[in-house]
Amino acid sequence: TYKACLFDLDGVLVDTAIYHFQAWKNLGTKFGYALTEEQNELLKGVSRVESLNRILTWANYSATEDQKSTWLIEKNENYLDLISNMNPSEILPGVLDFLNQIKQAGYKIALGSASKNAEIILSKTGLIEWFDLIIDGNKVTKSKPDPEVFLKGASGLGILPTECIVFEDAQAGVEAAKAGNMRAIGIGDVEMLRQADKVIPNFVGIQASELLQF
Ligand code: G16
Ligand code: MG
Repeated sequence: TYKACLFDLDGVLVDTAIYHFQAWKNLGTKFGYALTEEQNELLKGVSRVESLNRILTWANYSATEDQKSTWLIEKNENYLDLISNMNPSEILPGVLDFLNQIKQAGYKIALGSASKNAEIILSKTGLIEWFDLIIDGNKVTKSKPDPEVFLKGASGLGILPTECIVFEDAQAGVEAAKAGNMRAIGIGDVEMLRQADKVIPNFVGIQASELLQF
């Protein structure tokens, strides 16, 4: 039987991808590159460093290590500025109702995000009060699809991986959950999330008792 729900952040609880996109586009002007929306899709769930590496590859730009570390700082400063006004209205539809249902049912709730800014976002949106444990980009050394972020979630809650259900919008995140021996529920398009045990478009109207079979 399942005891905990582990949530990804961007694309599951909130849509911070729009802010990451804006900040990466702004950074791109430094090396004359215009990031597209399709490319931004490929950066979802990917760490900050890895995102920059991918963008530089697409731009065919060979940056020095100094440039890269300066740009990572600049991108994040710009991103922090862009998310500074985030508020509870940016919680994705159906999320609060779903959290309420699982809390009532006695499930533990944890975060498993690649973002180093997860706590700020959870605070600004008020989501933080729902969480028993937060595992974010500051607490892991390996990126999804490595299961580290979710395995740390399970061990931090003191339960087995097989007692966890992961909610993820990114392919790499679903892979991470499966690699960690957890149940994976994909949020989004079933064609994109083939490895998930089940896929839902979003949380609107979702009955937790049906979805999680309790
Ligand atoms: C999120 C986003 C990624 C972002 C990553 C790192 O992942 O989807 O686009 O690059 O966090 O964010 P930061 O620069 O804030 O450390 P997740 O795992 O929450 O979907
Ligand atoms: Mg995500």
